[in-house]
Amino acid sequence: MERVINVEGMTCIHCKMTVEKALKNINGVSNANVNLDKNQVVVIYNEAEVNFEQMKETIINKGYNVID
Ligand SMILES: [Cu+2]
Repeated sequence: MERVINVEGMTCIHCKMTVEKALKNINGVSNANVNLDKNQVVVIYNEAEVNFEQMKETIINKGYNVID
């Protein structure tokens, strides 16, 4: 499944890598790609293994704000 998550606070390549790495480390997430211009991260995941709340929590724990 693919989902676009709107994230606030990602400003540079470091933010991009931090968020992508954190999401990819979750079991069930196969890919995560941040678009800094759009303030979005596109996540490819298996909904049987991981849900949106877990991904949201992971992003927030890294210091960013999840809009939806
Ligand atoms: Cu940054």
